[in-house]
Amino acid sequence: MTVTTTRWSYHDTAASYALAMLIFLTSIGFSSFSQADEMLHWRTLWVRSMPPGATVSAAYGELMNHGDKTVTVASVSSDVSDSAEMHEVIAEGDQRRMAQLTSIDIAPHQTLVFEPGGRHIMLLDVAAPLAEGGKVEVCAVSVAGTRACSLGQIERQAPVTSDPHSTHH
Ligand SMILES: [Cu+2]
Repeated sequence: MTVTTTRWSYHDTAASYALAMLIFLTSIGFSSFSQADEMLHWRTLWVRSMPPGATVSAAYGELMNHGDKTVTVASVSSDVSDSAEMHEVIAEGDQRRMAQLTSIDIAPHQTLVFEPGGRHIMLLDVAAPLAEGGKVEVCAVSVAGTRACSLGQIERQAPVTSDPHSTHH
């Protein structure tokens, strides 16, 4: 049995969660629970720095489903505020507005992209402005309870990568 979490962001919170999940799975006899089958990980992650006085920021990145089943992402969280939401940007005429997404499906072996101008993770009620150079932990949690967490660098602009987002649809 494997309890899935991102290997390179494995830390105390994830470890205690994994232990709790192991105890839970043991208690229900490993039956009818798909959490152990889900393989989610963050391929990239970064968080927008904030100007003084701001209370909201956004996280962007690529969340991969390495498994053979569709994974439904049901919530997101971060370690810099108590409130995080998945948003998409909707064009209405020449206006653009944000709408909250309550869940997002990721098909097997597909990547969910959060990027500036499009779907993003909104961090609300951030107490202290995020300064460039720091890091923020962001977690995505599936309906089945899989938790994928990673540390995102705080950047002013999208970091340049060798695999541009323009290849994604
Ligand atoms: Cu938003």
